[in-house]
Amino acid sequence: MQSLIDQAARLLAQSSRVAILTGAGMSAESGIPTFRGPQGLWRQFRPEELATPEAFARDPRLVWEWYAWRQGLVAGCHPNAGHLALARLEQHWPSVDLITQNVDGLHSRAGSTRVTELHGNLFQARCVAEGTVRDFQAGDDLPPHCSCGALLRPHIVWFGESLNSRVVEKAVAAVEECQVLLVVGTSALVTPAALLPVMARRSGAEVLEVNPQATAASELAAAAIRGPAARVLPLLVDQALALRGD
Ligand code: BJW
Repeated sequence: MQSLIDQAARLLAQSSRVAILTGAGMSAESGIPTFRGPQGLWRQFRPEELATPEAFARDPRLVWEWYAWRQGLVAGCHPNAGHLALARLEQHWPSVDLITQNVDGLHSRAGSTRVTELHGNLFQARCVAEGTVRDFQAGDDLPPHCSCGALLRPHIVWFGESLNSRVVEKAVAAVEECQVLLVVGTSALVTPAALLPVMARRSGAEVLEVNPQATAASELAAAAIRGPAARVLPLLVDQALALRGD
């Protein structure tokens, strides 16, 4: 693994424009379950019953109870050494754009500032009538309502829903302009996020991957480092900073 970290650190050190794509594995060592895999959330819950607009229309209270449970889980978790390493990279690098599929807000809590949240945020809600978004912590009275009387829904992109077009444009611009795309902790199965590594390669960027398992993005990677994010990222970032003389 060390020789792959060396190779990846050299590629990072040579690149002033870096983009990062993260997924659920990024937060696994903070104690937040991933979606797929043996311990994944989807092993316990059926996505079509909880993470679709149809599920919300059928039973908004059930859907909100699931999100209230996840809010509580995430509120008790902290950014791990991987999140902190990526925030350190941004502080010392000319340009780092962080694109995340995660809705847990841990990158911002770790100190990253240029974060694009592709799938929304667990701690925000949206009025189904007005479309307005607000910070939101679920209480006992579920489902919650807007002051206009309409239902509030989690500000999360569910299956079959389109992502916000401005958010997607920002992510696409970041991967098309970067010299290195670092892909961390995603199975790279869910589109359109899964297409970002393909776009980066087509635009001439090198792709680096950090994930204990091979994924759909692995074949694009110049270096696929098979290890957990909280262990690999601090080593990778420290080495890249040292090579740049920071
Ligand atoms: C570690 C680690 C450690 C472990 N360190 N790594 C058929 C019907 C309907 C739709 C579709 C369809 N076919 C295709 C679609 C499109 C669909 C899609 O891609 N589906 C696929 C499943 C096939 N996409 C959409 O619907 C998107 N919208 C869209 O495309 O609009 C246009 C359209 C409309 C209608 C029809 C077709 C197109 C929206 C996608 C929204 C995704 N939402 C979710 C759930 C949100 C709900 C919630 O959070 O409550 O977002 S799905 C879920 O997957 C979540 C994640 O952000 C997303 C990605 O998962 P991720 O992050 O990759 O996690 P995992 O668990 O898959 O992988 C974890 C990885 O970590 C693994 O590789 C581990 O090895 C690794 N790991 N520990 C580093 N310590």
